Amino acid sequence: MAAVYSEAKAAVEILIREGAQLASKICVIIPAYNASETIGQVVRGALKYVPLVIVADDGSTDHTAKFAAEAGGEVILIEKNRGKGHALKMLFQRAIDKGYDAVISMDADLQHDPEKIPNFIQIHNIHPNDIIVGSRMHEKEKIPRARYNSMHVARFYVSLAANQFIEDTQCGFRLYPLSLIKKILLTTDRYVTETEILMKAGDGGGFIRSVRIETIYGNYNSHFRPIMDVAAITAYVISYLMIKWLIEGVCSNRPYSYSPNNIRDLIGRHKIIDRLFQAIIVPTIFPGSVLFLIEYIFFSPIIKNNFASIRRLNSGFFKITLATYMLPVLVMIAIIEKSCSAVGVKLRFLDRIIKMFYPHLWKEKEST
Ligand SMILES: Nc1nc2c(ncn2[C@@H]2O[C@H](COP(=O)(O)OP(=O)(O)OP(=O)(O)O)[C@@H](O)[C@H]2O)c(=O)[nH]1
Ligand SMILES: [Mg+2]
Repeated sequence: MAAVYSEAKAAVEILIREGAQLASKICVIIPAYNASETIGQVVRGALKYVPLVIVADDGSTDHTAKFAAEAGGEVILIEKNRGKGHALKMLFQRAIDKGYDAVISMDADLQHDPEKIPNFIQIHNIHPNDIIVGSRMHEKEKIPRARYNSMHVARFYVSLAANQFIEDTQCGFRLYPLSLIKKILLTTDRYVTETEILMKAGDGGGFIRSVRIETIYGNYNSHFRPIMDVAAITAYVISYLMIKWLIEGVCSNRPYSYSPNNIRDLIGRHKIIDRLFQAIIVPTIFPGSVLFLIEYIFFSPIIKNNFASIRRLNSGFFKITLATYMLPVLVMIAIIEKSCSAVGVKLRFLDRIIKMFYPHLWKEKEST
């Protein structure tokens, strides 16, 4: 199987190098912020496989734009820093305006190897309507422990929202069909947008595939704020799930709840109302998940196949309620472990608890 795959990959690489017409017009998009040390190399690497690389320079104070242009990239200049999500939205629009069918998004800091682009294109040629996401979860030991743990918990909830198991929900190396992007209203910004896309695409009936990529953690400049950005992603995911389960709980056979006119997007259109909504709804997840559990068990004779997306899993609502109640426990254990390690005592409860309470709820899907 592996041999067949590498032969197919080599064939696609030759086709691309020879400039053969592929089924879709694909370009690479790169949201970049103060990445002058690495951007040139990423752009040059990507241009080996696609005819166009668009870089959004997001108010950088270094030479990101200059080096991107010198390497052959087309540059969108954003005057003031507005974050990765905003840059991605501008990049999608530019690619749509230029008539592209799909884009491959890459980070600017060399954490994504351009040599993997053919793998994405090869899968896209077989599944042109699906999002393809790079996965690093098979290389646990290469990922900083705290980051791996938060990725593991995030994928439990994001997968529930997206109605399918997604191996790595936080990787920015992805292929997006633009026909699918056009159907989604993006209301978030910074690092939340990539999670928003997966949830809405999956919850709108789209399919998300995974492709294994190399895990690269070097000495690069990270702009990710572990507390603020994780909190923003968590608040959005919870607020999304609460609305999804509110709808599914009272509807028969309704596993997909996303449409740009649904209540979550109506709230999301207004920034201040959305922030207020998230602040109010996040604490309600505790009583809310118990109420959903009761609704799941007792309303099913009246509302046939309510919570349709959850009934397809080998879980029921109980595992989800339990996982939710474990969230504050996780935070406490993380604080205890950190305090102990400061005085030289190494504890390792957290990894096991996360594995136990945030399991794979889907068995059938594996990455390529
Ligand atoms: N346009 C824009 N892009 C950004 C911004 N912050 C980050 N990026 C892009 O997003 C990519 C990922 O950001 P990082 O800060 O490296 O975050 P990460 O890769 O998730 O986290 P690490 O694993 O810690 O590096 C960067 O390489 C940039 O391409 C921003 O404010 N504006
Ligand atoms: Mg990075």
